[in-house]
Amino acid sequence: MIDVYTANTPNGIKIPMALEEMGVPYTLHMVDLGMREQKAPSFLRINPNGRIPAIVDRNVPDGEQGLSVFESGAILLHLAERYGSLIPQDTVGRIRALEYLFFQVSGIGPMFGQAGWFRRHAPDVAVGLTRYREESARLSAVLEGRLQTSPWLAGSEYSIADIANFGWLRVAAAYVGMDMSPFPAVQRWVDAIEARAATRRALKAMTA
Ligand SMILES: N[C@@H](CCC(=O)N[C@@H](CS)C(=O)NCC(=O)O)C(=O)O
Repeated sequence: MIDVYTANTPNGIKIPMALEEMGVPYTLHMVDLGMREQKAPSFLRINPNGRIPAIVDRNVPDGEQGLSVFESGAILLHLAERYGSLIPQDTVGRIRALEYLFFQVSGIGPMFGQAGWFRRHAPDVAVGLTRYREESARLSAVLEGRLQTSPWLAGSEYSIADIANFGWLRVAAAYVGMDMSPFPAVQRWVDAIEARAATRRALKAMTA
């Protein structure tokens, strides 16, 4: 069994989405970010960075508790390797999956996150909002280029790279205020992922 500590956010939905695709059983623990449960000492023992998502994989021995993992990219990679799916086995496909996974955790996540933060909390600070929104659009254009020529980010297979990027692109218009019209291939890809049965199950579980 895997314990998943998460919330209904772009980073938080990644892990239930992956586990639903894999058919691996898990228990959801919804963390109330507004109540700052992610900063509680009991949670910091699982993720010293005090953020969601995090997991405890009780199928992997590590002391008495099982293996705790934080950082969504590390969790997705652990699950793909341990449970043998959502990452291509061939060298080219695997490296493409890793590229777009790292691209998300180092680029899309931080830039979209900051753009959304400035939009919500400091919309008058034009230099901040403009900087992060433009960078978000630039990164989206990279995804657009890839998805114009490939059905999925890793190539022909749906993978952890798609799952990692999906949550942020899904909320780009609503959260970041981004104009999605220059990114039709990204929009088609978002719609295709949203229509997957595993995605629908994960999103339903998160809001139940
Ligand atoms: N790089 C981290 C980012 C995690 C992250 O920023 N999580 C947000 C929710 S999407 C969070 O926990 N925010 C609450 C906080 O910072 O206290 C990952 O990919 O796991």
